[in-house]
Amino acid sequence: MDGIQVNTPLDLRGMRVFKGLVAPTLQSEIVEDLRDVIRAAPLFSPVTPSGKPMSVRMTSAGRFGWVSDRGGYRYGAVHPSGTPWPLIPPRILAIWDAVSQAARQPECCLINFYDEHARMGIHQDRDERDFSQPVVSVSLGDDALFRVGNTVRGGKTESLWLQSGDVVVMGGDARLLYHGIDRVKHGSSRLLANAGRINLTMRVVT
Ligand code: MD3
Ligand code: FE
Repeated sequence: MDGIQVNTPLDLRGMRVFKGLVAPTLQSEIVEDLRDVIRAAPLFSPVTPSGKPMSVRMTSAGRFGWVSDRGGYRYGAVHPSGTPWPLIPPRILAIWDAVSQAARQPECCLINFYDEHARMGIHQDRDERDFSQPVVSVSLGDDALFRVGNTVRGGKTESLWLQSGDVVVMGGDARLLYHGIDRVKHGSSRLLANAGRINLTMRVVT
């Protein structure tokens, strides 16, 4: 596929890290696709079930989107405004097809937006039904310090800077690793006019 370069990945605790998989031109095209998604399903600021605001803003594309509010964390068929989520743009699906080795197609593309102060605490992704299906992450914009731990809380962690165009595949035993984003290096990329970072995660939900 044009703009997708599948090189030998780095192995980080079973996660496969494809540095620079998405070429700059394709990154810009995907940002344009995301403008349409965000027009239909605006970014919102989730709160945790305990009512704490999350620093990341988010929205989704696909049959399901991930929402968090006083009612809990869950996948739902509609944006908080009540409208269905937009389709996952084909250029994003092409990345899943290039690296996931999965038989199924993603049912959710979660879109996280990080400004210079946003972070994501260490957590597991376990709201999906089928952990045999991988999660594929695409980083766009500013560099971010990603941290990965173990399949149980605590223990040693390892960190890695994720840059625009990097793709990470969490499959097999890596699917339930604890992970988070410690910080974003503001203005380190020119991809987004007003800086910041976008992370896409594609998931099979059902
Ligand atoms: C490892 N996002 O949306 S992507 C998330 O950069 C999330 O926005 C981070 O964690 C971000 O849930 C990290 C890399 C990632 C995503 C999902 C994983 C790593 C993962 C699921 C299992 C193991
Ligand atoms: Fe996660």
